Amino acid sequence: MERTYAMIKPDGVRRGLTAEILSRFIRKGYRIVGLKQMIIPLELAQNHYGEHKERPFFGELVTFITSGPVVAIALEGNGTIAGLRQMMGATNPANAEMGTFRGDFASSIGENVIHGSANADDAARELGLFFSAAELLE
Ligand code: FUP
Repeated sequence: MERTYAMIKPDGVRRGLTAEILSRFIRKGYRIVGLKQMIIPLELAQNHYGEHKERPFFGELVTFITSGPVVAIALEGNGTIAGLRQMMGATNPANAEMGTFRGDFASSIGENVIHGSANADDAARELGLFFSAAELLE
């Protein structure tokens, strides 16, 4: 069993994709062990995207991710870290396969519908940033 962090970004929420995305996780057989809709405070957004601090798109990234509600999701299941990344598709939707969230629902690299932890270290770090222990199911 493995846990990972997924997040429906503000464009996904605005476009009404929340139920579709949650439904795909559930149909895939993943267990949702944490779930909340929230507007990300600026400091949390900067912390979450800390690895991109020096990149030219950092400011836009933080502005976008705090521009409206996101849905924070803790997923549990077999191989959820790699499985979530597969379900998301490539970062640039132009390269994302059909059948993935980004392939099906996104057309811009800046607004690409969903975030998912890239590896086990990021999963632990991001779950800790977005959820307290009390907010996660056993
Ligand atoms: P991913 O893990 O697929 O979400 O991709 P990254 O961690 O590399 O990038 C995080 C976010 O930064 C992307 F979702 C969108 C944004 N980004 C850009 O806007 N431009 C880029 O060239 C790369 C990433």
